[in-house]
Amino acid sequence: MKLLVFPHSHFCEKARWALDFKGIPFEPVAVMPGLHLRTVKKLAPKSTVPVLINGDEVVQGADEIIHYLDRCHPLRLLTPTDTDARDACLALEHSMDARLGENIRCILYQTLINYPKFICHCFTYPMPRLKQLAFYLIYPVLRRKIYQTYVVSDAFVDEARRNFDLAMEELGQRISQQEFMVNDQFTRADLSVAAMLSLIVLPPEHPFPWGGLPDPKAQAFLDLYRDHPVSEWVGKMYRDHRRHRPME
Ligand SMILES: N[C@@H](CCC(=O)N[C@@H](CS)C(=O)NCC(=O)O)C(=O)O
Repeated sequence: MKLLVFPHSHFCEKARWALDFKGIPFEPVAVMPGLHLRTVKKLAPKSTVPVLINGDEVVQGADEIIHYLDRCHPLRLLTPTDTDARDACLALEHSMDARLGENIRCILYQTLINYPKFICHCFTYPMPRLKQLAFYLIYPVLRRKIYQTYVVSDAFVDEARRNFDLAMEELGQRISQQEFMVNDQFTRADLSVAAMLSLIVLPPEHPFPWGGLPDPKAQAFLDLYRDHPVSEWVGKMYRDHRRHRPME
């Protein structure tokens, strides 16, 4: 199997983790942002990664990839078989993909796009040097696109911060009473929430070599949540359930 990714993306980490969790060998293929529009749209309806390619089969979206893997590799199921638990998992996953995943992306990109070297590392690790150089050429256009798509405006970022904080509070209450998000075992709900939050916790088991954030404002956002019970829970999910696999 091949997995098309942006190496640093939390949605891609979600799909990678599901594959690793099941012990399925795969080749992560980093796609160049901008050029990915053509590569990905040739294969799937939207332009987003992750995209899983298994022979003739193409699956787009981390959530769909987990459904697909559970169907084809039912060992270590991530989706509960019980209907109520399944519905609860999918509802939480769907909600937190947006409330955590999309908001974090908006908040962090607001300032990190001012650091081309870091953004280049995020998108092009581990591509050859020539592709990394090409990245710098397209960066001014890419930077504008990232701002328009994900950051939008300062007011949008403020709203993202409020929504993110509310989601963290809700999750904090949930895990104060139980070990896992839904029922009493590790499911796709735990994997999804932990993968979305991996961008603020930066757990050592995460396969991407972050090397620290270059921007004080982005770092201050991470620091706000460093000792949050949900961040500690994310660290535990990574320690207990993420099989480490280097990305190269
Ligand atoms: N709901 C999708 C979201 C994936 C997503 O937003 N991917 C971003 C990277 S984090 C992307 O590919 N953006 C490029 C684009 O939209 O063309 C999933 O779960 O996979």
